[in-house]
Amino acid sequence: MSTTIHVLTGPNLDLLGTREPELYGRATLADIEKLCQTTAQRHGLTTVFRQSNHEGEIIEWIHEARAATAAGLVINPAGFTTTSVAILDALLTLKAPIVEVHITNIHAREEFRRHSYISKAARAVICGFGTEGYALAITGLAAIASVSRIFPPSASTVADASEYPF
Ligand code: CA2
Repeated sequence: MSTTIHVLTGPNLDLLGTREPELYGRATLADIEKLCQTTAQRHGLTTVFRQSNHEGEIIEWIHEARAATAAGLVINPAGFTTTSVAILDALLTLKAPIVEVHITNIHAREEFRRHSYISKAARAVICGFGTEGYALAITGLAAIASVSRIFPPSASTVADASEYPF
């Protein structure tokens, strides 16, 4: 398995820092990319960071993460959270742990933002910590990776390692 975490971020998040700062903060996408990079480095990991406004492109990148046997995947599906069975299906093909991130607390917003198709494939969901949520997701994935290096799931004792939290 590689030591790379793939960070995918969805539609309109290229506008971060330029609109609605009261909701999404002042950090730009470039700031978040740097935050992800430095957080990963602290744990001996690297990141591939990508943003797209196109569902199909995000799906291709999930396939790439699978082919590259990524150490983990962080995704803010943005507007695709509540609509995309196709992104869910792609994520379900990944063995690596997935963390779903939202900058805002989607549960404290409009009703239509509260249901996520993506959560079904996620090991963890982080929302409401602002852009810091991306760093928290990477730290969480690093913890999972280091615990499973120390205690590798054994085929004889663990029927299905994916059922265990670490
Ligand atoms: O809180 C989040 O991270 C969201 O995933 C952001 C999505 C929204 O549809 C989700 O319900 C929650 C929206 C992204 C819109 O991004 C903008 C960024 C800056 C300025 C305007 C829009």
